Amino acid sequence: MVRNTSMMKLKVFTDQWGHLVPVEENHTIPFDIKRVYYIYHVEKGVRRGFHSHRELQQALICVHGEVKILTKTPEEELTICLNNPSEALLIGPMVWREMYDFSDDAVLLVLASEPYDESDYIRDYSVYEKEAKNWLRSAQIHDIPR
Ligand code: T46
Repeated sequence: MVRNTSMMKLKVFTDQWGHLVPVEENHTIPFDIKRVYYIYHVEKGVRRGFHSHRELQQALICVHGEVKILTKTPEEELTICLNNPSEALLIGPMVWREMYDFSDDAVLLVLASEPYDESDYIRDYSVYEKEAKNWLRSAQIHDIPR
């Protein structure tokens, strides 16, 4: 995994009536959940994201269908295919992400540690690269828990 990212297995309660996955802040997910949003009906060929966050932590869960997530720092990159509603991809600060190859039926649920704040986004890759190199050199203490 790329620095400041990790995959989490979520506990599934299964019985004859189906499956249930509970998600609780500071328990299942290692931060306060201050915002929830979801992305769906993304057309073929569309690529979203193209940014990093300075502070935000997020958990991405593909609750239906499939989507690829490119995670990238100046040092490494990894593409993860999310297609299991009982798995969460945690992405901490200073990780570049792009989301693509959404299946027609994909629903990507995102749990976020902060309210929406455009000033937390770095949308220019060259600005990101410069800030991230400095940040990665000095900021182990900000790594998300594993
Ligand atoms: C991320 C990836 C995984 C809001 O007004 N409030 C919100 O909470 C969000 C997330 C977005 N918006 C507005 C801002 C834009 O006008 O919705 C529009 C689309 O947002 P954006 O282009 O940033 O969407 P993505 O799919 O590129 O990125 C989103 C999140 O913004 C981002 O934090 O990590 O999903």
